[in-house]
Amino acid sequence: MMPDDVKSVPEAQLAGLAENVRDKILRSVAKNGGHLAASLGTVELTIALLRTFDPPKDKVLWDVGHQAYAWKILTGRGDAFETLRKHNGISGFPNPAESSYDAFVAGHAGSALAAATGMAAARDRLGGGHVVAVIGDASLTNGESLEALNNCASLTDRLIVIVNDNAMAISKNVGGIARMLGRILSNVRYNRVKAAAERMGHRMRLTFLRSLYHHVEQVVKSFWLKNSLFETLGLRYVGPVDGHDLKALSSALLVAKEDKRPVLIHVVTTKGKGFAPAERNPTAWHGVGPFDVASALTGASSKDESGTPPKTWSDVFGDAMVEAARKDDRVCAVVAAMKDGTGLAEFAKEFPDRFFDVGICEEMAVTFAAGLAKSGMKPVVAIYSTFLQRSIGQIQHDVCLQKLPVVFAVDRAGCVGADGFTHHGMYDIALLKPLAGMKVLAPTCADELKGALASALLDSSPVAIRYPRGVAPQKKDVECSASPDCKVRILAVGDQVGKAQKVKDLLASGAIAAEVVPVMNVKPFDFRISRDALLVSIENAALCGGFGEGIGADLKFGWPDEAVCHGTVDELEREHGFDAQSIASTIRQKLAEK
Ligand SMILES: Cc1ncc(C[n+]2csc(CCOP(=O)(O)OP(=O)(O)O)c2C)c(N)n1
Repeated sequence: MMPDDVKSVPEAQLAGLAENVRDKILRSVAKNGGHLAASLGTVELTIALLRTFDPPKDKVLWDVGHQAYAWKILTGRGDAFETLRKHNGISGFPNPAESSYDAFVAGHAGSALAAATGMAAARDRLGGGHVVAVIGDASLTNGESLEALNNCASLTDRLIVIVNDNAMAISKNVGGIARMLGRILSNVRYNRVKAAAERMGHRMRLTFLRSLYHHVEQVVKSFWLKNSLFETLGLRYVGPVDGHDLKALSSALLVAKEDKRPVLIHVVTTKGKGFAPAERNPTAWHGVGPFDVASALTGASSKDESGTPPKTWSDVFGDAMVEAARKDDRVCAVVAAMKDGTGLAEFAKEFPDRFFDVGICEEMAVTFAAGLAKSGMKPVVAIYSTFLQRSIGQIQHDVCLQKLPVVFAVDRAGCVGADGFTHHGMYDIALLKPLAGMKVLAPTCADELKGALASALLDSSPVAIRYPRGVAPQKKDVECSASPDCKVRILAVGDQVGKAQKVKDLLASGAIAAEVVPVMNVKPFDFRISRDALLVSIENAALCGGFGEGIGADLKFGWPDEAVCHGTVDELEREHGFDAQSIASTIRQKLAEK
């Protein structure tokens, strides 16, 4: 379906359209995994946007972009949607390289308002259509969003901001903005009078009558919401609007479209709408792997639950944190809206007064931790590698310059697979290594991760511990003894030890003796490298600025100087010559050239 088709659907059939879109989202996510709950909540909003605006001339930016599945389906990607998150298939996030209807790359929270303000400022000078940014209530709390809100009214005259308020981040939304939105929703008198004015407004199809309604709405609002943050910052506040009521949505969008000032529409939606398990537990259904719809609906698990599931790196980290906090009451944890993902749910339960979730505010999380450390606490900041990129300035200025003992647990370091190029954690080594006094550790197994955390908590300066997505091997299962006729020395960083061992075995089958050296201490690196064999480095990180480059390895294996797309880790490794087979054959070639 294309936007013009959406416009031509008769009103009476719109509910059916919404149902079909939800069904497609549900079936595709059940098959491939993906972000379910957020996208189920924005189906009506997407339909209303496509009926009111004319993309791609009008620009619609989705913040984070995990809620844009309906947008993809209704802008010409319905048939291809079954390839969601598959290698060479539809990306799980907006990407202009995939479709001109995706106005801007998204994946990290908080960029849409700034980008939309820039697009609107360009439009004011060069011409063009409307600019609309859709942002979740939790992403609105991000520093970059608030900086954009602070500036947008003075940088452009026309901009439409839609706040999709479902009261949730991945877990419950936190902080003062969340409370403010909640207060507006629970302002009974304002909402009663506004609803009455709205009923009148809906009936007004003629422009002059609608403008009368706007006037009434303005008076109502100036009485009850005169000090609202948005109005103070120069945006006209419209709402709250029921985000599943297509009529109400369309009339609010029309109001915004006709206005000559920046407008913010406060839309209220239910995360997981239309799929009962996700409505009941939107956190569990935020991002999911493949599942069986029927079993999910009946409450039966579709997974084989025999035996305990193997521990992920995040689980191992979470357990180690609980252990450390039991021993030392200065140990505390800081997260940026990722309690569950970073494995800290148990820690938060056992030590609520030493667990700090600051919302999607990675910069603040780091400087807050610096403050905790300066005043005697032992903070561990757990952030995914890709989101830590947001706070490199704070790590350098607020932590490293003062040599503060903050520990960084850098989760999802390396290739993350299906989430694709906005989410791969490939740059932390290159970004952290140059920072004065920063130690960078890459444990090779669960035991090393526990040891790394324990020693980092005793350190008097900053330490970053990076580990990937997925299951952690319990012990380093690697044969480290050097053979006297060793032709190849493979330095394997962190999680790459298993792969290096495979490379060694492949080389051995061709009578090439190789040695594997596991590298946990990326910085400082204290291994004396003798050059009597071909020196090879393998790291699950960007090659540019990485470990191998730093030690001048003869052959360096890692991720190339380009955006790596989505697919399974195996597929992406094969595509980039970074799987064991390809590495072994490149080494054989190099030896043959010598
Ligand atoms: C900078 C950054 N930090 C963390 C995340 C991880 N993340 C993805 S979605 C999400 C919650 C978003 O909540 P909200 O904006 O309210 O949208 P909703 O999912 O509720 O629709 C988080 C924390 C991210 N994408 N970007």
